[in-house]
Amino acid sequence: MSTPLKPSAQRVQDELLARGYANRVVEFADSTRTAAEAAAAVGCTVGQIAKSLLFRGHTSGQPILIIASGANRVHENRVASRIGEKLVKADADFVREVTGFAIGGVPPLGHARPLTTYIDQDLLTYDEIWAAAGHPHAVFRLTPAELVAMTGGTVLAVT
Ligand code: 5CA
Repeated sequence: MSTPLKPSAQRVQDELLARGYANRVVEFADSTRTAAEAAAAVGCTVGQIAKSLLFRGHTSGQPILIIASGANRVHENRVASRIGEKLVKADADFVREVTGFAIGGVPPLGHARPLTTYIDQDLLTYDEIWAAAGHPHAVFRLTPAELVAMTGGTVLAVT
């Protein structure tokens, strides 16, 4: 039998199941807190890690989730002009408040409230990718098409 998931990772597994997705949350003994650590634990390239970056819209004040390839540094000014609003980086408290999860484990779905979401187009070049699953040692494998479906996100260039 496999060990039970940490409660915050189990919440992501429950959300996946409730929404009809068969993806399985996996917990590693090693940290998956950063994209590099997650790639090392999983045995994939860092580009295949879907990292969740939270911002606040400068005028709207609304949370904006950008899910980027671990290989990319998000160019905030270019993204801002593409989405029509300046971006302010979220702090740890804002991340916890709007997602319900701590930095290093923020999953693409199952948030405390619905989040406007954008997806890095480079993630769509991979057959499979990995995303955080609620805890800094938990991830799950998914396809880029599943990521788009789960989040209802808009695909765009982030670099
Ligand atoms: N579990 C891994 C791989 S899926 C993960 O969650 N990586 S991540 O990149 O999506 O999450 C870490 C991100 O949180 C960093 O890229 C960074 O943008 C952000 N972050 C880290 N520290 C802080 C901080 N103190 N305040 C706000 N954001 C932070």
